Amino acid sequence: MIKSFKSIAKDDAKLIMAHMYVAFIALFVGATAGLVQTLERSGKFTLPAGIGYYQILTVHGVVLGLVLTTFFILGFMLSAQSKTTGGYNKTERIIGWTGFWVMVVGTVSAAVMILLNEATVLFTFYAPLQAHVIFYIGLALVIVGTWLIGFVIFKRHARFRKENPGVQTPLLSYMAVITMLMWQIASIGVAVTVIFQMIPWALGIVPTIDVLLSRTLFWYFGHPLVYFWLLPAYMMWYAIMPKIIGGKIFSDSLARFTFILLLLFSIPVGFHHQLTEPGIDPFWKYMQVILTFLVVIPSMMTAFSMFATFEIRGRELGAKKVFGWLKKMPWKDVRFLAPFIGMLFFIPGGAGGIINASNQMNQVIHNTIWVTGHFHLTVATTVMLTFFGIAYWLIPTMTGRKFTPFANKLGIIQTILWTVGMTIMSTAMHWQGLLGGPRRSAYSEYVGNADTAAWGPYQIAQAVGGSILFLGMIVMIVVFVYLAFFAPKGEEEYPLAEVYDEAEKTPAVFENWKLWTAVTIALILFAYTIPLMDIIQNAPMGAKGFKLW
Ligand code: HAS
Repeated sequence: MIKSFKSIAKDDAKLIMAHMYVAFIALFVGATAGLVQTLERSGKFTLPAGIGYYQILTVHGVVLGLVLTTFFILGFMLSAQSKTTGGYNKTERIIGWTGFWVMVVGTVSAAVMILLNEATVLFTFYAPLQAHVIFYIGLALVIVGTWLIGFVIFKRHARFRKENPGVQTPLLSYMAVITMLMWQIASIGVAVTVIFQMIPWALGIVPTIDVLLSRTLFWYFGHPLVYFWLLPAYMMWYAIMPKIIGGKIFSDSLARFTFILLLLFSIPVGFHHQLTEPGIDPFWKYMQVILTFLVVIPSMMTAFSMFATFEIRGRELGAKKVFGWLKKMPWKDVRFLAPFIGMLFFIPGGAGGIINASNQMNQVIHNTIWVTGHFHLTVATTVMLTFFGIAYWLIPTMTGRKFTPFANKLGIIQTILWTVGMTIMSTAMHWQGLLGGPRRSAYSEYVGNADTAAWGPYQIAQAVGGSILFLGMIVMIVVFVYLAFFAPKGEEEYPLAEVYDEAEKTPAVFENWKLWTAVTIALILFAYTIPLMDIIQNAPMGAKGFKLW
């Protein structure tokens, strides 16, 4: 049973809102860069003032994929934990603020370097592209900041257990701990490549860099990164969505078990981003493909759980036929509509992921714009629409305002714009990808090439979709500013669902953190030890006979 406290302490709300301000500024900057880049690729627009396509692409990817997501997720998780455990103490808040400011300093340093065109290295920033050393230091600071906030989340969860012996921990706090545990373990990989490879290389202390090692360490982190985006959306689906539709949580145990499986299987799968790369033994690629198919299972469990939640509620309201429950859902409530459409998009998004992971089919789509289509369905729709759905009630709860029918109406318009824009843009991306259209290429690069004519219509469709999305972003910013500063004062509900009374008791083993951390590390060691040893031992000699590692 989720324990809920009436409202969130003002001091906690300030910390949470600080994260939200950064997140929504990032939405504005990143989505504007997105529009500019689809226009460039349409061939109808030339970037002014010597600004490069890849520079804008880096702004778009870093600001949306890394900054917006990280700040929103941490803010949301802090709110969920504060709400369900009774709030943070002074020490926890001080560590939280320190983490926040360390992340801000890191973000600003990295952003300045990108704007100066000193860090045009895309959101994946691995070698051989090289950035200014300040960009890497900025990224390292962002990671350290997230570790501090992760520590606050662990500490608060442990304090709850200590202060409430024998009481089951709140589901949302439990989920936040798993999300951060996965994040801390995964981000060690990117921290190692940034600190030990990229910073010395960018400073000129070492003349060359082992590209394969850097990419491997990056993707060890890169796949769990996408689950770091997804898990907070799952938190909303499992523990908040049932309340919004007037129902209850289908199963607390199933929700916790799903998160444990995501912790275990989301890290040892990075090779599925490197299936076409030489230098990694096919056996280990094969092993990681198998592990990738295992990480699909908790998402299937989530789909099952969501269907059960909707159907049970629909039947309670009198629904009869197989899909009769659909009619009983609160379609006019954007707090439901936005995340629900997010779920719908995850059906093709997830199917695309399974295609990507299937070794042979990966050869067809790798490095094509199909992949860009895939992640606009997953992170930019499933996750983002869920985050927008959260923002509609989270912002007024934190600022002491009401979520009004006016804001709801704007929210519905924004959801429709996002759905239409993304459908057009991502369909065009998937299609062009199947025709071999490369990802990440500026129109100016292949103008005059025969392919330009073949791909032209798809790129124009992407620009049309991108423009609709831009409008959707503007509406979202308007709603955010309204809810943060102008909506009428009042108390808005933080929707927390309860578990069905007849649900089985949650097994105590789910709180055995030593066990789950040990199994996670064992799986990582299994999947990575031998291939990493291979990569390091067989590293080529770099310039001037310098051994790359
Ligand atoms: Fe992915 C590339 C495989 C999920 C994001 N992915 C990317 C990249 C990003 C990304 C950003 O194996 C590009 C990275 C780059 O820059 O190079 N992905 C997968 C697999 C999954 C998957 C197997 N990806 C995600 C999620 C992301 C994300 C989630 C962001 C949030 N992905 C890959 C692979 C590549 C890749 C390869 C590399 C490609 C290459 O070669 O470069 C799985 O986790 C998917 C499992 C999901 C499901 C769907 C379950 C459905 C649910 C909805 C239920 C709906 C309801 C509503 C209840 C099985 C839960 C029903 C209502 C009705 C009315 C019907």
